[in-house]
Amino acid sequence: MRISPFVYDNRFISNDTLISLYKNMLKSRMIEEKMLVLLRQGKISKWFSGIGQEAISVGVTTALEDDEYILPMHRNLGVFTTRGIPLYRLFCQWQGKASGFTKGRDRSFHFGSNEYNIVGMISHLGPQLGVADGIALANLLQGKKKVTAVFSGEGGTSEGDFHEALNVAAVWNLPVLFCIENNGYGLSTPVNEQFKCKDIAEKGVGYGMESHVIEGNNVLEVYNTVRRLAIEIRERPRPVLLEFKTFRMRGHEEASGTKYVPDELMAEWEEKDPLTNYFHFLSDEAILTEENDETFRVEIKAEIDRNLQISFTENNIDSNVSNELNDVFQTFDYKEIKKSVNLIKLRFVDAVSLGLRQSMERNDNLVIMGQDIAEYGGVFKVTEGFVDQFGKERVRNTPICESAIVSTAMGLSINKMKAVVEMQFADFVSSGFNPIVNYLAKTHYRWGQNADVVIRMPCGGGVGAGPFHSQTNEAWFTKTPGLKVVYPAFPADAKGLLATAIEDPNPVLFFEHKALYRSISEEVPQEYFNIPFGKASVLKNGTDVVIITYGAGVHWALDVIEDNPELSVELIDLRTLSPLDTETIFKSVRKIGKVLVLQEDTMFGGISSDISAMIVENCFEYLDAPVKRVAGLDTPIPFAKNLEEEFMAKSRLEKELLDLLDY
Ligand SMILES: Cc1ncc(C[n+]2csc(CCOP(=O)(O)OP(=O)(O)O)c2C)c(N)n1
Repeated sequence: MRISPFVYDNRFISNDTLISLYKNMLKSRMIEEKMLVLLRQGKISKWFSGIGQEAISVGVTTALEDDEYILPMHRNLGVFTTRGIPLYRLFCQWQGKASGFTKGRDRSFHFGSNEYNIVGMISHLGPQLGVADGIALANLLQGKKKVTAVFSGEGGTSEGDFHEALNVAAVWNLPVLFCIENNGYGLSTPVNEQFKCKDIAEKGVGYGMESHVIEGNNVLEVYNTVRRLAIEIRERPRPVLLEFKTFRMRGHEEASGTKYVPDELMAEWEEKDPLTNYFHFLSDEAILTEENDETFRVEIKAEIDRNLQISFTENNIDSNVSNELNDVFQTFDYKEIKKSVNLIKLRFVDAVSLGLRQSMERNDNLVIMGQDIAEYGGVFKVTEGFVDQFGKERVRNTPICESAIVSTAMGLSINKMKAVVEMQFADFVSSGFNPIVNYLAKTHYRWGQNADVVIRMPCGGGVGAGPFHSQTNEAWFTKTPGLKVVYPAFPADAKGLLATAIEDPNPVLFFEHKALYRSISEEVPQEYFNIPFGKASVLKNGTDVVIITYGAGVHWALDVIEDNPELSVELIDLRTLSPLDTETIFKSVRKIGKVLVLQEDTMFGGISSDISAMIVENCFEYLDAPVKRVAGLDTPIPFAKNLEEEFMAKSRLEKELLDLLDY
């Protein structure tokens, strides 16, 4: 009798389940083997092999309930097949065809499907760990006793996202199983060049998290452990870190080979193949015969061939530019809620606060998250008193984990909730940049999943706060398709636009200028109302020149206009930068012929450059002078008052305006 490297404990598992674990591993293996053939024939693009790691995907998926979310990686085919996704859909996905999951817009396993409660990775690996936190948080808040399982390779655990996601899950007791497949190599990097500790499971200790090392090639150890933990976690929510020891038997992807892997290591793990060892165990136990096995293989082969045929017969994807553009955002059916007649004088900061409070009252599924926003009320006191009214479940203090919190917001959205994230200062969004521009922005286009997330961005200079508390970084986001960018200049606009931002199911970056928070007040409609995106407001009509601006720039322009009453200046406050109200811009330019585009942001690559280019392309024959951009100096923002004044576009505005009028 063959000696197995594994101890298989089947005491509490039915024969049906034992067989189904086998069949699912076999199916995964056979599909992969077929894919390697197709790859060589040029019929599919890249392939990341999970051969030798099937026990983990299959064991975890079998141990969970069908409506529990799993967030797999590039080597987890077994998750998709065990969940019962029809194979032709997977094959179409890999060929970029319409019956796949991304309309040909993303490749391999980079897709999600709420129908199957699977959320695939983005290439950046780490962000999905935080997304799992959000899905799990939504389950908790909705009173659902569900586990969420998320995968990462051991290489991915070096990313900051891993640490942030574990920390958030631990602090919030989120029911997440962090499943780390330690397969020896991250691309070509061996584990000793990836991390210093012996087991990745040790990292759980630092987060106050239970963790286990599991023999990942022993499907029953995987299944038994995950099943036991899942039962516990559903009743007593908490995260658990599981390190599955396994090995990557093929190259990182097929083209890259395995030359750097010592032969002895390959041979050692060949002996531990999860499928053959399990087969021998089942036959030794007389649960499976060679004949059964042969029958399964014939059935699976027929299923693969049948489904491949369907996918090959399907035509290549049919598309056009408007289809592509229309899928960047989820359709938002804006319904106007008119301004009430009751007015109340509010500072900018109070208008934001009241707007946010009213949105919390209207949307039970809205959660706000940010540093120090709970009892402390946020550094600008926007959320003061919110905990008393809405409770700590919905008004959540976060650790300093911008990236994981943005990802968590994404996960909340996948699980049917809404999120507002307060960046303590807009400058710190750089620490959460990746999930915003790569996850939130691209998910609807990729697989039709919206990101119902608003990121509040207290921004801007003029407050003597230096390079890291003064930036106005809207151009980082207006550049990125899939994000809406709002930048109000007045309290009433801030209140109405924030309401719309929260109603809108798409990701919105909502800029709030800190210098306006307590310096600008006006009469604001007291009750809930909204303002449509993409509608600039023409604050002044004039005939000599049009100033196009937003945010603090609007107030600088108003000051200059007041100081020069002899000038006839038209003033446009853009209010939203994406979508941009080009109609209003072009109308004024065509009427007046001289344009100054003013932004607080540094000049190069700012939105004023794009507005200028659009004007030149669309209104050239109406122009009486070159389009003038006035912007911040192309330097970081300095701290000392006189230096900062010199940096700010405000200091140059009047002169540039008068020069333009003289042209
Ligand atoms: C942020 C980021 N950096 C680098 C890469 C390139 N890359 C893709 S997969 C990979 C190795 C991942 O190793 P691991 O997490 O151990 O997973 P495995 O491929 O071994 O299953 C690398 C370096 C990436 N996709 N994303």
